[in-house]
Amino acid sequence: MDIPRELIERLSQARRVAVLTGAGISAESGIPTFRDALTGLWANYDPQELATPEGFARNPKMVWEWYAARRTSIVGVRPNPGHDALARLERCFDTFTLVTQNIDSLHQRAGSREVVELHGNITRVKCSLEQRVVSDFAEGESPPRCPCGAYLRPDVVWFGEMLPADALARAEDAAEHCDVFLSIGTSAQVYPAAELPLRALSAGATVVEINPERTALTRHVQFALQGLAGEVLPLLLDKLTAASA
Ligand code: BV8
Repeated sequence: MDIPRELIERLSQARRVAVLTGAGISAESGIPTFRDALTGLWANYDPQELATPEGFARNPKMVWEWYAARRTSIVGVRPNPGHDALARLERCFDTFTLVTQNIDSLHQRAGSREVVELHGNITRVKCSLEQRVVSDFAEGESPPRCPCGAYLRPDVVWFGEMLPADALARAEDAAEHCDVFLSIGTSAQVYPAAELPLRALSAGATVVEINPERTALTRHVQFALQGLAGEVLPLLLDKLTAASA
């Protein structure tokens, strides 16, 4: 994989960079991407069935246990060179806004300081009635209950639910005011996140995609780097550092 010289030049002149990451950047850490996250008991269920308020209302125990299993599966997982490179790239620009669809905290654990979580975080739990985050709860019943009596649920955004307004506003603002937008490890199918690179394009930004496969976004971008995030991002960082040396 080679990084086009023109892209390195564009990045060297950029002052504001925005990034959108998806499940693909955590794949090399061993976290299955969203659509193949359905292993074992859940192999026969559509994630868009389970990751919904209706799915939780229909079968709170199964949905709670699916998330509990996913939470357990990320306990020993480590950020990979893709996460690490993004944490270092953050320091190369005046403003660098990292927006993620992921709920695994790996960007924060890699040292990224400003992470906009569009879809919440699997390590947090909230009351399904009061919507407030609850830190300590007694395991035992599945799902456990809030002191108010309602079920607790993962603090993630399900299909059909609104995204956190402040996170979405920050992400849209970054997309509309950046010089370069990087779309990394996302199939660009889930909205409104998938709209962000298109907003950047209409605002005149250079849009770059990093993904081993083509996606719905590929035909719109100026640079499509077909490779793994854990390999392409460290290479991009090295070339950018060399160019500004
Ligand atoms: C909303 C948290 C308002 C939970 C998630 C029709 C048109 C437009 C919108 C809609 C529509 N019909 C319905 C909607 C709305 C819906 C939607 O977009 N549906 C899609 C499927 C069409 N969106 C919503 O409901 C959103 N809310 O719109 O509110 C509203 C309200 C009511 C009614 C309508 C609208 C909420 C969406 C958030 C859902 N929650 N996650 C959980 O995780 O359990 S989404 C979840 O799936 C992820 O967070 C992520 O966003 C998405 C998966 O996408 P990716 O991250 O891209 O992962 P994926 O596996 O798809 O792809 C991985 C990519 O990585 C691949 O391309 C692969 O090639 C690449 N890759 C693999 N390895 C690597 C790699 N890349 C680089 N390096 C590697 N090593």
